[in-house]
Amino acid sequence: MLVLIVSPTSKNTQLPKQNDEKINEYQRMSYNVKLANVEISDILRKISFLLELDNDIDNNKTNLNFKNRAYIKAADQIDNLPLSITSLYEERGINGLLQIPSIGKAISSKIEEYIKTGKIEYYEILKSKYPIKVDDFVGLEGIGPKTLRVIIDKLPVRSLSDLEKAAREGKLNGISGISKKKEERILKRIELHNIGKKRHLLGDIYPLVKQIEKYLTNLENVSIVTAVGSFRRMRETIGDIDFLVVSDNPDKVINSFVNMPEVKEILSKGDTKAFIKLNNGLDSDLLVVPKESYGAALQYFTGSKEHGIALRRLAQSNALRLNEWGLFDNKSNQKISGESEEQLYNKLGLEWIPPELRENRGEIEIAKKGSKEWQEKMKGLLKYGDIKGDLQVHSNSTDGKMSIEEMAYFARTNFDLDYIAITDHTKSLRIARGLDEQQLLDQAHKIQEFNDSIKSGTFFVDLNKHDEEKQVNRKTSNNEKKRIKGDRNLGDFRILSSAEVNILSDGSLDIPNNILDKLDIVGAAIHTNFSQPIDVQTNRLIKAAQNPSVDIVFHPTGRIINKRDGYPVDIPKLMTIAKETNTILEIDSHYNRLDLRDEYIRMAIQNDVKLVVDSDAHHPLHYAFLEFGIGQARRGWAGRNDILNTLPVSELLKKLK
Ligand code: DGT
Ligand code: CA
Ligand code: CA
Ligand code: ZN
Repeated sequence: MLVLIVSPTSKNTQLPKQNDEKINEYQRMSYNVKLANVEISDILRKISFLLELDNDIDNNKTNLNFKNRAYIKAADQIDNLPLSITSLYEERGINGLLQIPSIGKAISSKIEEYIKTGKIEYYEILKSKYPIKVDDFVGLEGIGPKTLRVIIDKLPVRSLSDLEKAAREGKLNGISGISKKKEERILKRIELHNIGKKRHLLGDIYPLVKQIEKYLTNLENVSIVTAVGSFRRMRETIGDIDFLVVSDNPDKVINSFVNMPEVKEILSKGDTKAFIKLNNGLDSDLLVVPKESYGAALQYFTGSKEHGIALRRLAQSNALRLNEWGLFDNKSNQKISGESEEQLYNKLGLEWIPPELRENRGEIEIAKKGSKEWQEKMKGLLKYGDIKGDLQVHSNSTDGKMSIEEMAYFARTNFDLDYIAITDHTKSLRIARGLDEQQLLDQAHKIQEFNDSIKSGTFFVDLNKHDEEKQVNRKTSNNEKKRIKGDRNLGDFRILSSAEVNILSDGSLDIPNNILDKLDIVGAAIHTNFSQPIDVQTNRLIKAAQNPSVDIVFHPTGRIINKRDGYPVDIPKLMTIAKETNTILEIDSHYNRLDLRDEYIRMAIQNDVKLVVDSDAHHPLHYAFLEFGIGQARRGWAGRNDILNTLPVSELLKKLK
């Protein structure tokens, strides 16, 4: 008999039921993981930067370069680490740190010092020599420490805005080695940097947006609240967040908005509009409109700007005028639409277009009113909730946080999934304690036993008991209880044996085919050697796709949004090979990957390449990521038919190689 024991040390087993709350909760958690890794890699980069800034003090140049690079390499490794460096240290001490490639004795002891004391003495000493805002300059493309050093020796430049000011005033030109051209280049770089820095990851700000939405909804005199702009379009990064509110008392709404505790600064405030800066650095726009303009304002502020401009042009060519207050007839000056967004599209001769598709990428041309092609497409468009199973799930056999049983339990009871594939890392990814051949076979055997007990009705029984106790404690409503225990057939869940097999430098896998063929489904991914040239990297992926055991290529481009571009890949070629070999490409829903990205999803579909949307969960809360992957898939115009894990498990398995 199998009994699920939710380990008393794991604090997050009690999951909230609302999707948004789930995302909130996961956010807090994964934020902590990320924070620790980023904090440490940041400080290593700063050390490297300061060492170089300090360069004329160290007379041994070669030694210095070596030292610099060592810190950068270590920081890179930590950024790419699939687990929290602090838990790695807690579990395995300094030896755990030493297992990370490129981290030797000196750096590991500095990391240890940081984890223990929150400080690195070596860094403090370096920093005290230079009274600059190091954070401003590290990672700033094109303005390295050498350039900065000559500048700060001559001018009182301490921060990036000081540098920007000096460049604008032409003060850099004239310092040795800085030509007029170079000064212009520096200014351009700073401007680009300022733009790039302003974009936030959708997943990072999602909980806050939902929180503000709720706050506004609860205000008196407010009937509708919608987060619009790029957020409504589910763009992977968000510049600022826009709220649209329907109220007959805009004054009151605006005052409540600018007085929220999250507000750092009021940037502007008018009768129907406000613009604020939030504590996390995100800017936020609010527009309050009367009910009769809601549809037009919704359309306008959802964007994209390009989509909006194309719509206005379309209106003009029909002797109409479109703005945020409504659609007007030019001749009579009468408003012909404004309250309903759907009606507004119809009056423009179009079918309603889902926000994720509003990028002026051909949607307006196809969405002609009554178009059968469009209606079919929209009927088949992937919906939030269409995903039946998750094909990338990690367990604590490697770098996941919970057991297979727990991952299965929460997938079933909280996220309504019908199947999951357990895709632990394989042996060459030593840092994640990847599984070897025997461990994979043992795990597959264990999964078989779990599936048997799911079928015989013994697997989830004890879980239910556990769940009931929780329910009582939380005074859950009857309705909710019914939802948890209700009509869901708990015997109808399947755990698939699988692996996230590591693709080696030459495209071969670290586990032989005769072992992989014993698993239900196999995913393969690149985790190392990112800096090979495009043809080498593409061949690596092609070889993996041509491997008859590989069903899915996970996170195919390896990018981390706002962090790294991923390895270079010839995408069209990959698509052709994927099609030829019947290899599935993954849409990894982790909000910092969203890999494939929207354009590539669309390209895959046009090439008839099959896709799946996975969460890449390392904790049950991460199943909430699926929301972001589905959003990305919709932005790539994906239909249910394009996404194989919308199928029941038996049908999915039939579609594999
Ligand atoms: P973001 O904030 O950079 O992630 O992107 P959006 O799309 O949220 O852009 P934002 O916040 O500047 O403006 C929100 C929407 O307002 C935008 O999607 C479309 C509309 N909008 C803003 N500026 C213009 C404009 O100059 N022309 C038109 N037609 N629409 C605009
Ligand atoms: Ca925006
Ligand atoms: Ca805005
Ligand atoms: Zn991976």
